[in-house]
Amino acid sequence: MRIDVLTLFPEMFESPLNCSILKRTQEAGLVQIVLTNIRDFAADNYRKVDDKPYGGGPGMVLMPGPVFDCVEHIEKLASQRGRKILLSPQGERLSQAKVVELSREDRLILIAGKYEGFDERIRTGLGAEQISIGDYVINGGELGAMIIIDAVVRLLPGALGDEDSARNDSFSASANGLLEYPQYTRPEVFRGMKVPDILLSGHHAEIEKWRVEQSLERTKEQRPDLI
Ligand code: 4F9
Repeated sequence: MRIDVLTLFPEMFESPLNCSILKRTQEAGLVQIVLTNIRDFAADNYRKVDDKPYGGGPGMVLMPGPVFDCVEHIEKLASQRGRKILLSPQGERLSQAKVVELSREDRLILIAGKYEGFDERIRTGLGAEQISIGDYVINGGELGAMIIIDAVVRLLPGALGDEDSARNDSFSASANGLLEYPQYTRPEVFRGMKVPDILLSGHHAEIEKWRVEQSLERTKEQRPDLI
């Protein structure tokens, strides 16, 4: 898979993309992530990419020209068409189902907008879909793009070790639709708090039953909307 990210702040991605699973999957050639600075496609010597909104109002709006030029440039860098996604609070809310869908694409083109907004023609003219990571405002689409990358890449075949992927299949918060059961590791007693006896019993069927009950209970308590 190839993921292109169009942003005014490519440096924001450096450390998240160079750690852990994202680092390993890129090194293994499972994913190629290419950052492109929209500002490199500004038309003037001041590298201007935003301007005052028509009709008045506060803030600055991302201009369509540099974004279109940037998209047209990166589209030529690889043969796959690419699915264009704008990070925006106005988009469809990201879900694990959406992440699974995106993980099946050959190429994603993620466009991180600007906090104050982007010219409407960027969305309509590019035929881009919008994705939101939740109902709050952040300083720009960059962190949203990173969340999509992180969630998508871990689903690519070979991204996780066998153990992690098996775990992911049956017991992630949103793969089976329930929250995870509580987990414990050593020591058996920590500051007076004991590991539940059942987990030390060695009765695998009973443990499994306990875990399912715990998952259900937690989900009813914390996320009744998931049931
Ligand atoms: C993007 C918020 C995606 C939620 C982009 C300001 C955003 C956002 N999901 N907020 N710019």
